[in-house]
Amino acid sequence: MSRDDGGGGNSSYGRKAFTRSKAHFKDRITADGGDGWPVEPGRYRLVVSRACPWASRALVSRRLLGLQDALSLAVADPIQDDRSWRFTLDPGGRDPVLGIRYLSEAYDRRETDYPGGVSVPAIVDVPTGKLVTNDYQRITLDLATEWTALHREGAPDLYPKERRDEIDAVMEDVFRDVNNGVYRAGFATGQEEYEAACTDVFRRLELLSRRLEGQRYLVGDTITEADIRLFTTLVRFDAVYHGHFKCNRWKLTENPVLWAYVRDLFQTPGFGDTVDFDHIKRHYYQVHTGINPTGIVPLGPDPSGWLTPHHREELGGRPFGDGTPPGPVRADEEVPARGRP
Ligand SMILES: N[C@@H](CCC(=O)N[C@@H](CS)C(=O)NCC(=O)O)C(=O)O
Repeated sequence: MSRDDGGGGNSSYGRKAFTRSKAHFKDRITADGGDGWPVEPGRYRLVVSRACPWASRALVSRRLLGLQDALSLAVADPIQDDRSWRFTLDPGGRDPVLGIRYLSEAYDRRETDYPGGVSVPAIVDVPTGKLVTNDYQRITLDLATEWTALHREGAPDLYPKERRDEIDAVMEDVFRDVNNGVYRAGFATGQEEYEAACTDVFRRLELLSRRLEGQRYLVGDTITEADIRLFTTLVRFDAVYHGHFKCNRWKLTENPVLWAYVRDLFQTPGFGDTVDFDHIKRHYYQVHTGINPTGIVPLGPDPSGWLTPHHREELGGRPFGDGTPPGPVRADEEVPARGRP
């Protein structure tokens, strides 16, 4: 039942270096509907795995922006089978809105004989059941900038115009060395390749740690898209990247700045309440049988530290800018107790 394709439907690893290919379906859902997909409340369904760092970006954005009622959510089983992501967590093994058992069915409706892999995050058009986009780099930017008419009152500006150059530059470094760096280390098939990737991960983390020593967030004094993208990797760091992906020069809990930074975000409404450590650990340790042949899921690390005081508020910062925090999680979207610290 295990799959072992490197954690990216369109990605590959093997004898050559791990490569992450570009998303295949790049249509955008926009305010003016330029690609044929206008922003409309209730029309689309976001399909995620809570295990997946790329999909988790969208989970956080959707919560911060208050899009839960406008953009519904399907959560896939963290363990894929040979047909990839499946809705076995839902009654009858079917997504209750799309009526499908596998995400691949939405891909097939969009394009028959699609040669690439099936990946999350994905946004599906509910009336036709067709996949619209699996472009994980674009999805959250569009939620922030194109879905504004449906944002909640008090929603933050996650991609402020005046700071986009800086946000983009930070995100590029974070993507290359951290978000994707841990995958390059984890799926390396040669010593040199692994060492180079692992070195990049920790070199960048040291730089980020220095940057975050005196400022609460990565860019400016508010939470931006850059923080969301760093968060989704850091929150998985000790649980899976340190052991499973061998990024083990140090644990996040051993870096006082980054550990406080990520706890601060974790405790901010919209971040930690989307995280399911049970899904994260089971997915990585059970699915990647090439690097963990027994499929044994470790018991640790102890997650209780996530809720301890971080003192980052002493640095100032205005988490939501002129806005406000999101309200509580919808009852039907709460992470089960076994996945929470
Ligand atoms: N679509 C992107 C990024 C999204 C991605 O890698 N998602 C993973 C989960 S973390 C996925 O769905 N992989 C497909 C699979 O494991 O079947 C890519 O292929 O690089």
